[in-house]
Amino acid sequence: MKVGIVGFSGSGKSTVFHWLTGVRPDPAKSQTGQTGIARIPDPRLDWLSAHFQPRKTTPATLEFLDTPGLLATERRDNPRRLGILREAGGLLVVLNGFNEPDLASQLRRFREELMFADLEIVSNRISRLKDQLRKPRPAKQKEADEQELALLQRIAAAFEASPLSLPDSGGGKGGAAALGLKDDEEKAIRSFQLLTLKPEQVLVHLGEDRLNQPLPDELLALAPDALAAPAKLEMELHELPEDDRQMFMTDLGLTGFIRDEVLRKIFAAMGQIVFFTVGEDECRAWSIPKGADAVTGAGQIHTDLARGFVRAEVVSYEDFQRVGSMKEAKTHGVYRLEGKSYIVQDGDIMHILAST
Ligand SMILES: Nc1nc2c(ncn2[C@@H]2O[C@H](COP(=O)(O)OP(=O)(O)O)[C@@H](O)[C@H]2O)c(=O)[nH]1
Ligand SMILES: [Mg+2]
Repeated sequence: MKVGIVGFSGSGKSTVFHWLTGVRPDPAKSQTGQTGIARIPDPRLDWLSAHFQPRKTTPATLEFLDTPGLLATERRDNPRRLGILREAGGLLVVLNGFNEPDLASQLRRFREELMFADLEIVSNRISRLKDQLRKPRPAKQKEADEQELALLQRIAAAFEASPLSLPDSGGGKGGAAALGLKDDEEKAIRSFQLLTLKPEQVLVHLGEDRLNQPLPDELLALAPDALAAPAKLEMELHELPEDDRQMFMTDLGLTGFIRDEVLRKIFAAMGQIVFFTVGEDECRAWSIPKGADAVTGAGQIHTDLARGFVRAEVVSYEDFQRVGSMKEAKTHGVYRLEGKSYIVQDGDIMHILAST
């Protein structure tokens, strides 16, 4: 899954990108966007790997896209600047917590830009539909257009009412997300790739002076699950020799690095879970959307496995860890055979049986 790193220019996005992926930001790509892969650390995969001693261990990943960011002053260019994010599956919103005091207002301004960009897309489509409806066309097509028009007008009205100020607009997220669209409605507008409908994680990039301070309530009212991390400081500490590092961390009141935990939280916020495949060849964590079925999981491994899917052998990680082997799992009754429509659970160890 691709996660777009967004926020205003200078909020520390490229620093966060470097911190999460280990990929050094390339100035030549700063205007077009740069991608890098982050491996999602998982203690469960570590345990499985120690257990099976496979030749290869492969964690789940997220692909991050560092973007140029928005301009606080020349706002007219922002919808174009946001265009690069349309294909992203989710957004990591980076707020400047090192030299801007008002985090809540930063987030509010950022969300306004997102809504503005979405509104532009929705409004354009509304005009086009209205034009189309004036022309003589088959009744069936007219009906479909009218339905789409009504839905888009509802969305446009929601944007214009600026639901950011309403207390019950999905944690303040606002935009199209605040409407609580039904599944078929969401499907109908999926091709517009509205930014306000994408899963979002807010990350405050902390400066040294804000360490160990709680996030302000006003920000948490807008983004209850906001995370805070001293991304730049962590990278700098990481480069120090062990002894110095310990001393500095103690001085700063830091107990450890939080990058791994932040990655796991972003992963979950993007609506992803993992299932494992295990063996002497490879132990691997696979990423799939929460709520996906076993065939979708099989398809992640190989399209042939989805096509020829017969059954999935499933043991939960916790059960496996407790009993210690597939054989024991069978005798303890925690081994299951599941069909195509089985909803994969986070931490399932799966073996797909397929006919080829
Ligand atoms: N003081 C301070 N400066 C930072 C911190 N993180 C980033 N910066 C600086 O802020 C500027 C913008 O950072 P950058 O990551 O390029 O932001 P971007 O424009 O959002 O990609 C750079 O000069 C960074 O060195 C921080 O934690 N503390
Ligand atoms: Mg940058």
